[in-house]
Amino acid sequence: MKPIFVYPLALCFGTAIVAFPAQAQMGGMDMGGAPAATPTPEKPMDHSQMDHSKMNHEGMNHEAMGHTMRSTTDVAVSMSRESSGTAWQPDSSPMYMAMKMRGRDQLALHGTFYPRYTTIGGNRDVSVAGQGGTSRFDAPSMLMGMYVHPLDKSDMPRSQLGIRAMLSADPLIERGYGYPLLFQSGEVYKGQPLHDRQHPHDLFSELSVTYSRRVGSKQSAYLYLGYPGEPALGPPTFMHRISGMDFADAPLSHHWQDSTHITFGVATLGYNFGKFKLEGSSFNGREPDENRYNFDTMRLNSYSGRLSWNPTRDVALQVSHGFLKSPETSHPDENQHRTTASILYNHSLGEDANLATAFVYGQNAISGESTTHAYTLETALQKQKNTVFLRAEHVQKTGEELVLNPADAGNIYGINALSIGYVRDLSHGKGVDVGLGIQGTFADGPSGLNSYYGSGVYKGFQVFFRIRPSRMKMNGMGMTGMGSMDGASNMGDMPMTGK
Ligand SMILES: [Cu+2]
Repeated sequence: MKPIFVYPLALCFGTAIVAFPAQAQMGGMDMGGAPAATPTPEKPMDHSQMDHSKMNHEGMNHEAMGHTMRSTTDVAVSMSRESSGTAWQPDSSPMYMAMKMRGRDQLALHGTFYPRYTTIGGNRDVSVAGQGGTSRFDAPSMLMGMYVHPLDKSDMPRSQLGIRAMLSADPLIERGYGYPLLFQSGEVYKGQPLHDRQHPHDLFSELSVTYSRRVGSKQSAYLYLGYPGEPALGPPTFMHRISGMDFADAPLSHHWQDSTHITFGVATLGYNFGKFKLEGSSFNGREPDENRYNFDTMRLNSYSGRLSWNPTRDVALQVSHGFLKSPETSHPDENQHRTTASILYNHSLGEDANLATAFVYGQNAISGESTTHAYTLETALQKQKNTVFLRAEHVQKTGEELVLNPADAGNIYGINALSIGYVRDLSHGKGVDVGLGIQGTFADGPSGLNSYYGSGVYKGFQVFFRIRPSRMKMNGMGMTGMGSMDGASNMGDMPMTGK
């Protein structure tokens, strides 16, 4: 084993070894049943008579009531905390998904599809290998299936297998040269680095399996294997965090914060202390190649570690650091250190209203070359059929990343971008939400970029549909209108889509 991935594995094993004896004292005696610490109600409760919106859920143990949908990647965590990879979002986050129980197995489907017209500002020729202009009809997309299979018959399973598959139609719709996005950088097409374009995501963006096991009533350990998958590095990926879900576009900070969400070869060991979680990953540092249909060669040559903390139902925090071995094909001799920190805040504003905000920081350090920083602030305010959303970014990119002339390659440019949009659902809460939206984007950079992009503030806009499964009425532990969902026993084969 190379020392590079011994370190995170040792860290996680160490944590598990320290924590397991504690569980031997707590719950080790009753391996057959539910731990004594979690009382089961004598009678099933009738949730249809309860007004959950007025209840204090902080003190309630919904696990014991048997109806918490579990995260694919962790048997001890509610589905509402699940986002991308093994990253955590706030427990109060709404879930846009269709869900079905098959016996004791849980199947969920989540996805987004944005047919749209988009146009970007600036005077620069943003084509690559002769392909792609500044305006385009297209449709970024993502579809995710999540399957959970408990490995024992208890109402509160001790262990489970979770399988997740994420697909994107980007290779077909966006093509290899991707969509126009002013000041975007990263990855290649026909061997040439993309600039002012977002690369397409891979057809197979994630195929992962996770084994997770409870330790006592609140803690757990898990092993996540993905090919491709997402290592423990960065916040939940933009398209999986509620504050970013109204944007068809990737953030300009993508390759500073969450771009490792498609990694061909990931092994993550994690230990969840309840509100804290510590993870270590060994993974392939190389970003996906330009063939978006294939499975890239697996290498476990890079590593990362992440500490997550959900102090309240509304907050999810993380810090993470990773070493990426030779991430870029165009610079195979360069390695990168990435450091990220994020604050996600989600607050329910009633039965069908929500505020989601994220602040994300990312840093890329290429030894002997450059250290650059990226800041993203996103917020989305949803009330019934209406959502207003905003993303503000400040990102430092090198002339090389922006594919400027060799004389400017070593310069660092601070770029600002602000996107504001509004979506109105034409169909809402009926299983699939279809929203019609409009978004304006304003971007600028230092005057050194004027000779490439022209002067002034660059303005872009888009008109788009936002298509996704409706919000589930059961919002994690803060559920509303639960109807007959009052126990694991009668959940068999019950569709729980939208309203
Ligand atoms: Cu991406």
